[in-house]
Amino acid sequence: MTSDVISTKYDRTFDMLDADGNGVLEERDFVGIAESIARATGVAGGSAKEAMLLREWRRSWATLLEHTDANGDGQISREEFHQAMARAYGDAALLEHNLRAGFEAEFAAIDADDDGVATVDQMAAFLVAWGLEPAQAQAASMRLDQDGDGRITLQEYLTGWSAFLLDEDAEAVGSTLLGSLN
Ligand SMILES: [Ca+2]
Ligand SMILES: [Ca+2]
Ligand SMILES: [Ca+2]
Repeated sequence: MTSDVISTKYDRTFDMLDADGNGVLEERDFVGIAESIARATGVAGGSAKEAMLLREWRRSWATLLEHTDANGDGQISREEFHQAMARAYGDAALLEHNLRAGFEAEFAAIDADDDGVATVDQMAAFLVAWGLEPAQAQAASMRLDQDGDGRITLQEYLTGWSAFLLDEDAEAVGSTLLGSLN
């Protein structure tokens, strides 16, 4: 049984993944997100970084489909997404195993100059490409910068997302990553 807070987070996540807004998740949503992230972060077409980003989003799609598509129609409905996330809920190791490579590829794209940190502005541009409003993206980026030094490390990025996915407290820093849940 998952709480309303967690359930709301699953809805937010589903909406962000349903890039074309047709109410089901399909591979083309994931490819579309990867392509718009690449454009927003200035990753060059045909570069190794673009290939990695597309590969990891396709791989994330395949993993999600494998664990989530209960009726085997090749699409993920909101209901299927909720059920699968609830099954995986609390299993931080499973989430980490399934999502880490995808988050690392994203981070590599955001970190355009490969210095190992993303600026708050680079992170905000990425989140806008992923569908957040600019003000929301800016606020989320500042929250991800947990030590407030103006730069977001891979560790801060991973910690922010795992708090978002796992924290039951609606007011917790990680929970408000995609905006207020209330
Ligand atoms: Ca869709
Ligand atoms: Ca399905
Ligand atoms: Ca920081």
